[in-house]
Amino acid sequence: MTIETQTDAQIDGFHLVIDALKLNGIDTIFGLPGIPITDLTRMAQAEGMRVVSFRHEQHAGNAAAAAGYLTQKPGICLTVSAPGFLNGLTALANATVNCFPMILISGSSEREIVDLQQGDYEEMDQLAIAKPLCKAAYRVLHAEDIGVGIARAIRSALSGRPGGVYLDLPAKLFAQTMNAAEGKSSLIKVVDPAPRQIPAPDAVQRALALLKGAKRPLIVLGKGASYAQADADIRAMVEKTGIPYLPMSMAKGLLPDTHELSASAARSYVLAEADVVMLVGARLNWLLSHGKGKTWGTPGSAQSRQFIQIDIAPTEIDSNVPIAAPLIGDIGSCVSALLAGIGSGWAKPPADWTHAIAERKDKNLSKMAATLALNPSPMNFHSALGSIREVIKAHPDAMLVNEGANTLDFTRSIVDMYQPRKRLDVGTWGIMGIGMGFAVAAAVTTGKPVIAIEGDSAFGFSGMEVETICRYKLPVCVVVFNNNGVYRGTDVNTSGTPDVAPTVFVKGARYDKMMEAFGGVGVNATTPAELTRALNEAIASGRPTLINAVIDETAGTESGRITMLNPQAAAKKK
Ligand SMILES: Cc1ncc(C[n+]2csc(CCOP(=O)(O)OP(=O)(O)O)c2C)c(N)n1
Ligand SMILES: [Mg+2]
Repeated sequence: MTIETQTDAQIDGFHLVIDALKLNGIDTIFGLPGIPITDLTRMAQAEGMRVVSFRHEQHAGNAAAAAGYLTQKPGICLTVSAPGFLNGLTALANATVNCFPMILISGSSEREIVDLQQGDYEEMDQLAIAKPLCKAAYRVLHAEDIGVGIARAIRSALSGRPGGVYLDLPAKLFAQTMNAAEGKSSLIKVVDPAPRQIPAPDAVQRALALLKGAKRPLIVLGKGASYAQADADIRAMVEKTGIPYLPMSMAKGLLPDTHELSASAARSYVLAEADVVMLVGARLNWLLSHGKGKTWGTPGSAQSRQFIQIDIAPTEIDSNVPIAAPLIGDIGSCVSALLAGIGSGWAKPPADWTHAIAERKDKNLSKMAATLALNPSPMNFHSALGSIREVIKAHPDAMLVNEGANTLDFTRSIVDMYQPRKRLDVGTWGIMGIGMGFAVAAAVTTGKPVIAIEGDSAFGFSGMEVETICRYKLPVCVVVFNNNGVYRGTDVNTSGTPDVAPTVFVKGARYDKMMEAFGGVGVNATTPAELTRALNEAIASGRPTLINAVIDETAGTESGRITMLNPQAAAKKK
């Protein structure tokens, strides 16, 4: 090859996108092909990226979000224009609400036609629609800007509070060509995409002083704390101070749930009684009753309770109640600054506080043990989860995905987690539909066995992705808690029309057959022993498996633990 032909070599938009992603260490795309991105998926695969093709964009988007949470790299979801873009948008918004870094990349139609609303194929002003639903949204019109566009998307997704980013790539961009050498040098390898943010020394001292004076201190760990991957320091902070802690749902396992300082089994007691609460990557949203009201003790006690809040976003502070000691920075830097101040001579919290917690824990845990030991027929949530609890104990590195109402609430309280970032669930919104997307991401990014515990309604939102799980031969075992409906299978239609009630499904459905349809293993389990056997076989074989766990249709309660959020129930309370 002569020097002239080398310098004449051209590169197109497709390859610039792929090279820009690879340059930044992104090796996986979750997506669904079609105009104008079909060739992009083929070329990305040819260039050595893992391209995981889904059956619906929402699940590709959820997979990208979960991958972002687990790896601290933005997960990529790739979709076609208008309808595919819209299908991915729920996942993008959910990722943003949960502070998971992801980038939704959608192909789009011709700008000139879209802007004049002349009726293009899949015409839609996607950038404008995405903007209010994510942290940032960008569009790239010229091949030479692809490097900048992807760099900006990565920085926006990862820096500060992580979240979702939209990147609009019009069809015309992919076929644009430019000089290959210039193209290569237009790409940006992002340096330090999530810069550490060191907390101010006086803020650290303020937090330490408050903590030191506490009589009944409590630490609340949120999923921000597990995202931070500061596991050893967080554990050291809890253990050196001896302060009891509560893990929020996805922070379970950051310290093993069996840790003596875990106050999970005395949750209502510690929330009502604590005098100083340190929030670590946990927001005072509805999941913590906004930091006020009955959950937090009798009226008036709020004045005597003070909060320390570690968060990367200064605007999170005072969102619901006054925060006495805000500590702004990344969680790793904040916790290590606190640790330095804690030193080795820290006085443990007063014994009457820790004893009172231990007493309640013991009582609640033995109550639970008694319930778990029962073996009713049909199986109920407790007996089924008693079996799963033991399987997870024996396989603490397995990933657990969880959604549903009763299925979610009971699993969260019964199944102990032992390692950080092993639990993925419905998060801040309590959204249904994350199940199979999260399960695929968990399998693809960790290579560990995945157990997805799904309400039968919850499973329905993403059930078609069992084909995806079979196609990629992923070690995913789905357990459908089949109680014939949303919350329960017992509602009746009192109107006299032949339809069943809105919360009720086909009775005795066999979800296991869905997995068999695509070559996976299907098991119908009616006892805890059958469930245990099937789970162990699934983990040992690594084969895609779906266990239809038949649960007593009368066992659940309306909306699980959040019955009171239903308008009727809320109105009655007033
Ligand atoms: C996207 C979305 N749609 C609807 C809901 C309302 N919702 C909350 S839980 C739930 C399903 C509960 O039933 P199931 O998954 O079978 O769990 P169970 O309580 O029966 O164990 C629904 C539909 C939601 N949270 N998210
Ligand atoms: Mg159900």
